Amino acid sequence: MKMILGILNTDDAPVVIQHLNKAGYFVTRLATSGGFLRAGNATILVGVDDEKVKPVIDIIHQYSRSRKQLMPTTSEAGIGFFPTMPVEVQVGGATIFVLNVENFEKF
Ligand code: 2BA
Repeated sequence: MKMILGILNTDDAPVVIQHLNKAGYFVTRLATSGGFLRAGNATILVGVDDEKVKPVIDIIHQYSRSRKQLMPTTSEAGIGFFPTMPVEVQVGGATIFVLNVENFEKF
């Protein structure tokens, strides 16, 4: 068994989860935020048998879009910090980790 951990854009997460549920997968959604942009994102956990890893990743891939996001920046000029031009950063579609599951039980 594997645990698929997917970090998604908050705009994509509802559609991805809807299609995963429709295909019969159980999903847990966590409200998370990126360490770099410090913007909210969504992390999903999907526990599946090994042969289901690819179908799940295919659904996540199908409904996750890559987009550009602006990141506010500051500079130091000896008299303190002041805002400078925001930097454009390419984010996502999705970042996916597949982890081995030692044990799985439901009570
Ligand atoms: P953030 O950490 O807010 O990163 C947002 C985007 O900023 C990243 O998009 C990437 O394009 C850029 N970025 C992040 N760290 C960077 C760095 N040290 N130098 C230059 N550019 C950097 P994605 O790669 O699509 O990542 C989207 C979100 O997925 C990340 O949000 C983070 O929450 C998560 N993530 C991505 N890779 C990860 C990893 N290896 N481990 C843990 N979380 C990860």
